[in-house]
Amino acid sequence: MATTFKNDEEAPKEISLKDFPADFVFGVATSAYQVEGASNEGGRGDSIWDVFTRTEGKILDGSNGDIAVDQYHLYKEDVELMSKLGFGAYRFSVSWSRIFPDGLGTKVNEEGITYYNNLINTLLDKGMQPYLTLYHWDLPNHLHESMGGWLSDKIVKYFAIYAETCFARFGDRVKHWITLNEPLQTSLSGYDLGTFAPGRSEKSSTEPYLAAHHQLLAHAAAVSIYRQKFQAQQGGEIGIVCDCEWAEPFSDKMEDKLAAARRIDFHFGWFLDPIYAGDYPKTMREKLGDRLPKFSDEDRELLKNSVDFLGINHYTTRLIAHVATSPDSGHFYQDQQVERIVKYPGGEAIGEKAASEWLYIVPWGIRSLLNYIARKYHNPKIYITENGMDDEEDPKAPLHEMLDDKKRVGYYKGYLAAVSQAIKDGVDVRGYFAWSFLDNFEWAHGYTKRFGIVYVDYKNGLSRHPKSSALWFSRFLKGGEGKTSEED
Ligand code: PNW
Repeated sequence: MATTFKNDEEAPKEISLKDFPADFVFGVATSAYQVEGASNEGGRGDSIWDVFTRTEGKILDGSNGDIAVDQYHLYKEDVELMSKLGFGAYRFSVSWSRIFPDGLGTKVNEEGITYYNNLINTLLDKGMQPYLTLYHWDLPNHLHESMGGWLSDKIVKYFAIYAETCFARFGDRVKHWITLNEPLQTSLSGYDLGTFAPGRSEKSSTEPYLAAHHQLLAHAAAVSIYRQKFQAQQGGEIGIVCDCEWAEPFSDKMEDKLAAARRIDFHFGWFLDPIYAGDYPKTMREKLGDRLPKFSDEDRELLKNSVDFLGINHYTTRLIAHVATSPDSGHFYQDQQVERIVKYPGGEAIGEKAASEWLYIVPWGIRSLLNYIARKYHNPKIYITENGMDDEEDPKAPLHEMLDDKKRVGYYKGYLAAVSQAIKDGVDVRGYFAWSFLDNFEWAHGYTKRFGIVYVDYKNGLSRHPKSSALWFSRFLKGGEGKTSEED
């Protein structure tokens, strides 16, 4: 297998359903805090994001997820629309504090169970499969306040109780489970940069590694419960979702090639090496020494092969060069001794930029990443659980302009073509979820960035309007070529 597809001449110019296996799953994705709203309804407790958004200066437009796009009340219409567009699956997350308001797992909040039962049943009625994420960043605030959240090893027990409750109450109908969404972002943005809840940056040299360690153990505990008590009779599968940018060496110099490999170890190997090889990557041990926690033999046993599939969130690619900073400078990026670059040595940009600072459009990167994963981790079963791009919110732009998202149509065509190439390369990709179904609360950026294939009109009752990209998907999924004259 080739290692990189930088100058990819093979990618098809047009993509159609025929480029994918017959049973390939196409879906859309969201997460609870970003879309549900109803933050004070249905017996829900506060999560760390409710508290974080109330902290002055943390969210770009001063907004929060109190109402978000109100999927809590509009779920029927939303499911109807996704199914009408032709999607076969919906990846959503459960808000832990709707099930256990203080997170302690002593008393189930039945109103929360009812909401997710309704959502799941509506999906199944429409012939769509639920892909349920247990944790997409909204930790019950009480668990943070009373014991330090992910910094405490006690969290493993509480996550296990919560997970078991979800398996018991939803597992007769939910056959695809995701334990954690992007443990990297929880650790890095929550405990080093402080840009995500709980907003810590006091002990950047150790806390991210501790938070990651406890996330891994919580994941393993949940999987073990599912496998021992539920999987045989329910017949579902369980995995984890990790995010990874592709890291392309900036030059042919050995030090840049090693830097790019190290970067992927720090971002991806951090979570996947313990699962597939029983320990953190050697490159991390070398740079971090005792700052990286150790696994006991029992932890290793539980972690080993604790996934039936791997979920991958992928958006973008960077060129990576070596930098000679001090190895113990104590921040995640400095620890890695890498520089992320967006221009080739000749000055040419790696790709067009989307609205978010970090998001450059580089379709070939997903093919390189998928081939890397297949090679490194024995060709696991993969779902692309998120892929997409954002537009800048422009309150003055007329609706028809916001709906005409040509750039996003190009993004999806390019990335889907690269995914289909990866499948032809032999990578075992089984499904693909567009992020996101709807414009929604984009974390620290509030509502200033729009990732949806469906536009949400924040000024007019949160009404939903499919963008050109949603209509493109609809034609694509119905077997039309996905191509129309207006788009080209
Ligand atoms: C993902 N980065 O997060 C999340 O799973 C979604 O909830 C989020 O809305 C989506 O991507 C778009 O941002 C990421 O800075 C956030 O590299 C930031 C980064 C990557 C992923």
